[in-house]
Amino acid sequence: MKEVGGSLRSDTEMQPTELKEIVSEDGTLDYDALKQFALNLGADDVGFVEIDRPSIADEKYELEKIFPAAKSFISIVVRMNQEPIRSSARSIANLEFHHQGEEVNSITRKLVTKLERLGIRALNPSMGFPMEMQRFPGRVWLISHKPIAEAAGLGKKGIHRNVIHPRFGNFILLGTVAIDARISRYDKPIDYNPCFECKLCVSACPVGAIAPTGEFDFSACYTHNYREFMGGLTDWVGTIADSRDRKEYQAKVAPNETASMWQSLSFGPNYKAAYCMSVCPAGDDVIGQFLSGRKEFLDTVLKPLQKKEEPIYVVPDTDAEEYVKKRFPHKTIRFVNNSLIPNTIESFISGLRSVFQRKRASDVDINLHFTFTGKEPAIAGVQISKGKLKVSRTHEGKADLKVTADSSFWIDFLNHRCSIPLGLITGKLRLAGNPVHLLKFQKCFPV
Ligand code: B12
Ligand code: SF4
Repeated sequence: MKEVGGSLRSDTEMQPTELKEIVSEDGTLDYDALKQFALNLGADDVGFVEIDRPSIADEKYELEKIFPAAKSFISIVVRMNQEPIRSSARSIANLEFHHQGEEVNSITRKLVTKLERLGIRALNPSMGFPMEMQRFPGRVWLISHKPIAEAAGLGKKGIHRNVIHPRFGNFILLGTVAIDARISRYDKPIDYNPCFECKLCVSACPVGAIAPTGEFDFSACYTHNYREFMGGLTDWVGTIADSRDRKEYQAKVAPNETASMWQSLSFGPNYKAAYCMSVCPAGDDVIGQFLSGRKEFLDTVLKPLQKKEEPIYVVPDTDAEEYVKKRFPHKTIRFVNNSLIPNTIESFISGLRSVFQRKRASDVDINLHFTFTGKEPAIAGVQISKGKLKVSRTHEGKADLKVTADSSFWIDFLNHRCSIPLGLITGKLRLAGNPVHLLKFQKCFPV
């Protein structure tokens, strides 16, 4: 059996590792025994990272808020079945996602249970949900599993931003356990990227979220793929509230969309796409089918997803709307509201890159200095040039427009509860420079 980023589960039955073998006298956990133990619980690959590794500094920062005793991460990979994920029948793919997602949570939970029996404090943030929804629409997840898995030598992010395991490809889900003990050895990242830049993920994505250069349109993916998750559901509830009667509601939401929402609420939220993952041929165990016949691979794996007639959820006047019209005219555009509207100045600043419209910004060249006053004082600089965005926590260079706003007013404005003229009249908004630059700014971010 081949070794990749650590030991892999053997195909043959293994003897359960004795728990006592894991902890040495000085309290350090034995690398091999712990790894074997996690594999025996059902993980398909396992890696370890020390909490102080610079590449995961963001994760250390987040984790220390809830578990300051943490010293190491255990990162696990669980394989998914390829054929169901590739199916154009979304119910089949979602069954696989949900089943293996639960498997990840079950394995990390069992790890925590066993480690606790050894007197080791351990914590298992969820594979996906539940997340910290009071932070919505900010970073609702506690731990980013991807950078930890990369640091633990379990794979690298491909162009589509999913982690590709050298052997299992991107058909994996990730889990993490944080522990308050050191491990006798830690894993290193693999020294190559299994992504060979075939860009099939770029062609498959129905909303153009993946750029051939690797940029990712978070809001396009989130709006469509997550239509029946937190943001889409919030928007749907708004549609119900805004409708005068059944007739008006049904003019906006088709019966099959309501039924689909029921299914997500009852059986777990259903993803609308994940086509980037379906078509990815990378990984030793996956690539054979692609290499043995590229045309057949495209005909049987990529094209059914491209040809599928289905509703595609987009925010009006976004790159995604343009993309669907041009590339997938046989799919039905369904307009929905942006569900990533910030509710704090912090989420406005940190979320800008997630909603940035790269193509709409291709002819925009501006430097804006924001100063927020009142409840949430802050400053931010936003520079847009040739489709690229730079957000800073300082005012850099010469501003084309200085925007000084009361923080509560600005949040109300973003949420369509008040207007620019009202802000100017009441003095809650002051502009120094050409106001046209504010319109250019708005063009680059969906509202
Ligand atoms: C948020 C999230 C999403 C978001 C953003 C995806 C993304 N690229 O980050 C959305 C809703 C779009 C999404 C979609 C999907 N996801 Co997801 N998702 C997550 C989650 C909760 C966190 C991801 C993360 O750490 N992002 C931050 C950094 C590390 O990722 P990045 O790509 O380098 O960063 C980009 C964006 O995230 C964004 N960003 C970074 N920080 C922040 C902060 C905020 C507040 C915002 C709004 C945005 C943002 O900007 C970056 C540049 O574009 C993890 C679970 C977890 N707790 O880790 C699963 C996870 C990444 N998702 C997963 C899966 C399977 C999917 C889907 C295939 C879902 C599906 N079944 O349809 C798609 C694939 C989309 C894609 N090509 O990336 C798996 C990936 C497994 C793998 N092989 O790598 C994970 C790891 C879940 C798991 N436990 O296995 N997901
Ligand atoms: S589909 Fe091709 S380009 Fe996209 S991540 Fe996989 S190997 Fe890389």
